[in-house]
Amino acid sequence: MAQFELEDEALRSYREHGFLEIRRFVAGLRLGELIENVERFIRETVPGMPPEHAFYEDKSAADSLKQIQKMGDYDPWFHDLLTKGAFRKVAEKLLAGPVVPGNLQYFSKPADAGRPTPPHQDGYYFMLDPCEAITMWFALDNVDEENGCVRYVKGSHLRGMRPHARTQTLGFSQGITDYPSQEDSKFEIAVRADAGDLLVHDAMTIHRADGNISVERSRRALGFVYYSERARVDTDAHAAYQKQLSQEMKAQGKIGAAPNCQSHQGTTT
Ligand SMILES: O=C(O)CCC(=O)C(=O)O
Repeated sequence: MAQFELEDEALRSYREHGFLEIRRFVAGLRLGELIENVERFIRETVPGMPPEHAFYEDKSAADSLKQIQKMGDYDPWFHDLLTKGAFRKVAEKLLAGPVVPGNLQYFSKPADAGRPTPPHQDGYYFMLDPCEAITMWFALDNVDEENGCVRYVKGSHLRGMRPHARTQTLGFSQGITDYPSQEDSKFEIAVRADAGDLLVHDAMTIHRADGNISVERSRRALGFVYYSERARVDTDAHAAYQKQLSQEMKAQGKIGAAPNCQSHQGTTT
């Protein structure tokens, strides 16, 4: 992992824009090792996971896997990746103090099948007071407009929480209802990334992504969620919401039989 120090200029830019690009955060052999572990996890662990933690574009097609939740709960290698080392250090720096690791997710948009990610603010899902949290989006492939790079609305973290409502997108159940405003269109930027690059955004920053319209390019990423220790979760509201959502998804046949539903800290499902 990179021996990495955030410059003051990077911090200033993060505070002003609500996101930050850290190029080549992981490179060379370390990146190879990380990708191998993701592939091992998908091969060995995903088949035994409960349906609310592994989502598919098409439930009957294993190669249409689109999202994994809580990887750190299932595998010590990923638990360490989330809770120790460089990713956590970046979170501590940007949140200016101790953090609580929330979730380690896998996001995939399979070639020619991966669907768009609706515009949303992670803070709407997290239910925190104060809303002090960040998400890191770590590219496992080279990603651009064709295979669905992340798009951020610059400065939107400073303009408050927008209205959200239910979407039909598995894995991103809430989307902003009045998107795009004129300001959104003006300030939205598509951020390309190469494998190994790290994008970091504030929990209030509006972001979205198009689908993967390429014929054969994968679009895989890991998402790391950290809360500031100052933030308090409304656990009852969060648990009630997750329970309702899981029941709805089960009723609509989007996931298999849902076992006990719990509050999934740090998820944007
Ligand atoms: O991978 C994506 O399309 C979106 C990821 C996302 O919403 C996030 O990291 O918060």
